[in-house]
Amino acid sequence: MGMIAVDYDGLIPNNVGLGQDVRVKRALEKWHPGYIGWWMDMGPEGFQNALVYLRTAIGVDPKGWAKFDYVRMPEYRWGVLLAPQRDERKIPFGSHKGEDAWQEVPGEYRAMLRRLIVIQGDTEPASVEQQRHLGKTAPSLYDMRNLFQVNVEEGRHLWAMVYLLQKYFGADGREEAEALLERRSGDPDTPRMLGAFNEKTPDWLSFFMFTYFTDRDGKMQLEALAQSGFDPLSRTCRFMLTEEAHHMFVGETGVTRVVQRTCEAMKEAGITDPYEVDKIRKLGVIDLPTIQKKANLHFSLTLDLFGNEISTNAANAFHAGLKGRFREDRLKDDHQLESGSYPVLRLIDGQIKNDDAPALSALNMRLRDDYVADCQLGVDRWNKVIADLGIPFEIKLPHVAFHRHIGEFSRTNADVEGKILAPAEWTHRRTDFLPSEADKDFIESLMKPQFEPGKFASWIAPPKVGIDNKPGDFEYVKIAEA
Ligand code: BYC
Repeated sequence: MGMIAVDYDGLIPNNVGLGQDVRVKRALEKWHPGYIGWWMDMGPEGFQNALVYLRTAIGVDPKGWAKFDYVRMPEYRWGVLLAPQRDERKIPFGSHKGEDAWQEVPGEYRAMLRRLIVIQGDTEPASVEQQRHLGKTAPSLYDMRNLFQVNVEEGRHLWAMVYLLQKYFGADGREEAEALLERRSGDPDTPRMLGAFNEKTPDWLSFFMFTYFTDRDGKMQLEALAQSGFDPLSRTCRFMLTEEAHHMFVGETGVTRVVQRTCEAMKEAGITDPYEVDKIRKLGVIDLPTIQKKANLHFSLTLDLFGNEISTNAANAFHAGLKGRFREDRLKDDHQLESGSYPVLRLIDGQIKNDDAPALSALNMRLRDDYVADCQLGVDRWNKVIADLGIPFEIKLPHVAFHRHIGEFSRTNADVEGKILAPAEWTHRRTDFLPSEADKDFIESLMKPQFEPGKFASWIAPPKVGIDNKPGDFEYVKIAEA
């Protein structure tokens, strides 16, 4: 497969032949000022004029699609990029399995498809809104660049979903596209659609945890949508996944560097007990038990994004051929799931137990299980850093029943081991598991900006290599230009 070039001549870079598609081109050009208005209001605060060393897509070939250069964020070339069409692609699962993939919206599934696209679209601007204050406390220019890269690409992911709405859903698609610019993360009157996207991202440890855990939900959901029988959605998601990989890299390496710096500082100070929290905090680093609490928070909030364990919506979307399983194409079964079961963790008579459910109804649970396994891989790598530095501590993913607001376990209070607690005990022990106000204040006290090229805040180690192989003291963001 050769490089599929992107047309950069018009206002909206694209590889979908927008030049010949006057109706959609006009609709997107009409939407564009509202998007820029939203970006100026809700995008990275205080850095809109800074020159940021960003990658921009110049093709959709997985190898070598990016070009790096200094860009002012409002001038970033947000565009519409789809992975190449695969010849004679068939619907890979569900009741239409084996039929030609749809190039137009199948009428009978229009509402379901629109809902999936709108939910996906809604998360993208939400994350930019959640992260808009973080630039001011960046621990280095390297980290600041990564934040802004993630932000502009989430903006592009919004463009990706808006293109589908404008091209394939007529007047109601246009209305949905407008509404995506109107909702606001955390706004009591016009909140974003899913819970985790209305939470705050108040500090950089939260940002790294968010990009590790929540962007990984993005990966799972995009993988499931990339299997879709609606080919334009599949192609859009396939390209989005190549961008998403960097976001998770930012999260995984971000937490690694925090953990590494903590353990190094402990070693230098001769502290081996990770629970000597006061002493460790005096070193200007974040103690491991607090890092664990942040992981507990972000993991549990993200699990809610998988919806109910037993879901008719998920069954219908699969049956219709719209949303598959994680890497459906690599699974070996009939891809229809009309029979068969899947074990689902449920709350039965006050106990957490496995219960077999029809495989079709249990698809959210299955995707969540795949997600948990994927999360564990990076946690193992964090633990290796801790072990290599000789500190007796292991970061653990909490039980899936812990701190839940959606699904089976939202009706109960479980601790991180999955033990059901009485309400009073939960209230009493809550800050053993989740960051307390004092923990939050401590982390906030460390969030001092470090904007000198090559320097890093006290609580985070430098990265192993620079972005685009740049040297350690590279000026990733030219703030003076702002
Ligand atoms: N909050 O049948 P159920 C990303 C609602 S992240 C609020 O279990 P379903 C990114 C649900 O809408 C990936 N409401 O739901 C990451 C339904 O309401 P209605 C985003 C919730 O549909 C970082 C009702 O409860 N993409 O890309 O099986 C940075 C019954 O629920 C929640 C997607 O999620 C919740 N957490 O599963 C930037 C893919 N959960 O419609 C970006 C598209 C459930 O009956 N979405 N409800 O009134 C989906 O596939 C599914 O809609 C969900 C929910 C997985 C979200």
